[in-house]
Amino acid sequence: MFITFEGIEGAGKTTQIKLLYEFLKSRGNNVVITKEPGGTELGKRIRDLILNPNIDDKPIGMSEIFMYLADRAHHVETFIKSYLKKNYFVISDRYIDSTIAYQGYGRLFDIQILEYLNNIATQGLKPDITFILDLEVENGLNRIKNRNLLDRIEQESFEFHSRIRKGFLEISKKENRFCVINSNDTIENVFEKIKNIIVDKIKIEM
Ligand code: Z5A
Repeated sequence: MFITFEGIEGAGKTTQIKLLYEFLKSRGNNVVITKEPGGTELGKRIRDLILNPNIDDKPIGMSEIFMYLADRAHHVETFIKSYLKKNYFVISDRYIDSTIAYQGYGRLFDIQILEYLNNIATQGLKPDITFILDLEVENGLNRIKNRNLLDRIEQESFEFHSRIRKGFLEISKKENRFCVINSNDTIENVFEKIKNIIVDKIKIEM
């Protein structure tokens, strides 16, 4: 089972992924957590190249796309597929839908071309379930404002982040795998909703 979490900055993905990991583990499942960009050793280097705000020669939009795709191609082939073959639950913090939301809705690259490139990078591998954690942009940015060093994308404008939120909500209507969760709630309440959907979808013994 391949589960992905998506959403704007500060949506609570990392927090909820840890809770889901503990929940699935406590029921005796094999589970692994990963993320994009940076789920592999090579990916960690790519992540630094994309997000480090202190690099003088910052990637242009097109370079950024191909770096996310390179990270993803390597991640799918060397990590995700091998754990899925071993019957693990693979939980990824971001995947294909981030490219559509950030590079498509955010940076205004052609969405059909991005979908095509995503398909090549992943060899068509789609998640079984994708949680989109949704909340107002103000609230998300407020949650992360005390971080010492905001990365290059976190430093983007309010309008940029608003387009991304809208993008995720539009994407969510396109396929049945999406579950939009209102994450403007307590950590416990958000997790309760996620847990109920997982239990229902995959019929875990409670
Ligand atoms: N990106 C892209 O452009 N294209 C792509 O194809 C891909 C990615 C794959 C990755 O950065 C960046 O790359 C990302 C998109 C872009 N943009 N940026 N920046 P990342 O993975 O480092 O950043 P992130 O995914 O946005 O992580 P985040 O900012 O840490 O958000 P989060 O994981 O969703 O939230 P969190 O760490 O769980 O929580 C944030 C804070 O809120 C923390 O203090 C929590 O304790 C708190 N929190 C969490 N839940 C709650 C609730 N319910 N109430 C109150 N407070 C809460």
